[in-house]
Amino acid sequence: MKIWLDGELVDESQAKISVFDHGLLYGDGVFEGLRFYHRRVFRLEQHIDRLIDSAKAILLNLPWTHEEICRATCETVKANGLDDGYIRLVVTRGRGELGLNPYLCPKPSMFIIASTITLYPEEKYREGMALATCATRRPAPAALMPQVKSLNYLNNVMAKVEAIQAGALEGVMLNEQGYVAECTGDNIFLIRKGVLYTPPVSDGSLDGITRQVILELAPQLGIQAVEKSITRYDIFTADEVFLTGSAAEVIPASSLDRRVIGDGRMGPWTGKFMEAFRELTRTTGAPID
Ligand code: PXG
Repeated sequence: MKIWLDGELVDESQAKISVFDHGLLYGDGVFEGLRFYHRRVFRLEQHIDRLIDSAKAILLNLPWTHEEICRATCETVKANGLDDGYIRLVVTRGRGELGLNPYLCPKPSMFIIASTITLYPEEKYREGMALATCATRRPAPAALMPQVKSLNYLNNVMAKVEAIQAGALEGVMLNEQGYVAECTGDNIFLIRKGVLYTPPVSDGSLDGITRQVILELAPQLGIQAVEKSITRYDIFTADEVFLTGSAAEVIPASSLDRRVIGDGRMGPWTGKFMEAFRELTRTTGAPID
C-alpha cells in the first residue's frame, strides 16, 4: 500500500510519524474521511473545505493549498489502483517538544491513506440497525467545537463502546441539555408524518457532508426537511429513522434501546434516500485522473 506522507508517496512500511508528534501526544490535529466510487472522489471539494476549516479553527496553518490537497488525495487513490474505497486524510500539529504548546511545533504533517472500509454488515442496510442511547454526552461547544473533526475522538470511542456493550451497532449521543446531537460516527434523521427532521448542527453534531447531501435531496424527492432539536421521544415515535455518514452512507435504524422504531423495517422514505444517494455516488464525483 502506498501512503502519501508530507508530499511523497511512500510504501506503508516507510510511512512513519515521530513519537514527539503532537497529533499522537495530545490528539492535536484534524482529519477527514471520504469515499471514492468508480474512480471518482465523492464530494472531494466539500471534504477538503471542511479539513481546511477544521485546521483553521485550531490555528493549524496548512502549508498546502486546497488544490494541492485535492491533487494529493487523487494521486493516493491512483497509486493504490483501487476503483472504490475509503480515504483518510490526517493532519497533525507535527513534531515538537513535550508540553502542550503548539507554537513549539514548527511543521505540521499530513498523511493520506486510500483503503477500504466496511462499517456495518450488509444485511443491516436491508433490515435496519439497532441503536442504543449512550451515557457519554457530546461535549459542549465551549469545551470542544463539534464542527472541528479533530483527532480527539475519545468521546465518540467511549460512546461507541457503550453502544456495543448494550448490544447495538451504533449509539445515539445526547448533548448536555439532553437533546439528540448525532451518533458516534454518523448523523441522524427521522421521518414523521411525511416530514424529514434532523437536529441542527448547533445541537452538537459534526456538520456531516452526507447530511448535507440528504438535505439537498429532500426537495428533489418531494419531502419537507426541518432542522429542529429532537429528543429520544421523537425517535421512539418516528415512522422511520436513518443514519448518514461517509463510511456508513445511508443506513436504516430499526430500534433504539430495544424499542422498535416504526414497524421495525426499512421505511419507504429511507429507501428513496438510499437509492437517490447511491445514484449520486454512481454518477458524480471528482475523477482521480
Ligand atoms: N458525526 C461524526 C461524529 C462523524 O465522525 C459524521 C457525523 C458523518 O459525517 P460525514 O461528513 O462523513 O457525512 C462523522 C463522520 C470511521 C469514519 O472511520 C467515520 C466518519 C466518516 C468516515 C469514516 O469510523 N464519521
